[in-house]
Amino acid sequence: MLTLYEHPLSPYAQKVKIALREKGVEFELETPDGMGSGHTAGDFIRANPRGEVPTLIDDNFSIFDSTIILEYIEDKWPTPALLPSSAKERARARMIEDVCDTQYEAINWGLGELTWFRRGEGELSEALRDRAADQTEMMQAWLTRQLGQADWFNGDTFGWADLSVIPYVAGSASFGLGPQETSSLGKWFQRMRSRQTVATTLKESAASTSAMETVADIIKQGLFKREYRDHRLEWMIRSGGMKVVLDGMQKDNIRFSNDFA
Ligand SMILES: N[C@@H](CCC(=O)N[C@@H](CS)C(=O)NCC(=O)O)C(=O)O
Repeated sequence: MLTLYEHPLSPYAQKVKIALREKGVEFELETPDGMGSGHTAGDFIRANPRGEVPTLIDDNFSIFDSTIILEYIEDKWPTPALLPSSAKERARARMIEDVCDTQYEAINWGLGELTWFRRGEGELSEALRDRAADQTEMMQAWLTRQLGQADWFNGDTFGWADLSVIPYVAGSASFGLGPQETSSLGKWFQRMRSRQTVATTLKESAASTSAMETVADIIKQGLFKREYRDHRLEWMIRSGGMKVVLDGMQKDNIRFSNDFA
């Protein structure tokens, strides 16, 4: 049996769900107790000492990190192939994935911190939002250049690169920063949304957004410790949110990555 620990809003988990659905592989979904609070425990933390989703369990074998999970899925269920066949196209798909998982993800994560967790209210929040909007525009312009005249980021057909971009473009759209409908990226977005595996995954994400309306209060009660690490922490600092980081440390409602116990 295949179990995927996930959260519907996690873009990394969305990549994995789309891949499994494209391959027609059956899996069970589980959201770890205390997800995002910094207090996950039990089987989940034993499977992934980072305490992050997605984590895939295949018959007692656990795999973490969405890219490594995608590689495992492609190795174990090679058909239909999600990576293109030529070495250059494969490298290009992986570069697009890496940019989206790091630089693009950080922008949406930052918008989530401002919108859902109400960090840096007032002028600081406005300045960070403006910065995020500019960065989104630049990122989408870069993606548009990668797409060129093609229908798919992966080449002739849908694949790895497309499922790696969609969580982030959909994330931007949820903050009112989606691509223009008539642009090539906007048309790709529409093609992607009409694909069953993508539509199902985005529907699950949209259904869990309403739960985010209460999280700011939970933060205030000190029950949630958000993970600030890698590109996310860097985004907050370089975009002008050092105060948010310091406030979070002082109020003890942010955390950095786990020690490996
Ligand atoms: N590099 C990892 C990143 C995974 C990750 O950051 N997941 C987030 C959710 S989007 C998480 O589980 N964070 C733990 C937390 O919020 O406590 C991957 O590609 O899977």
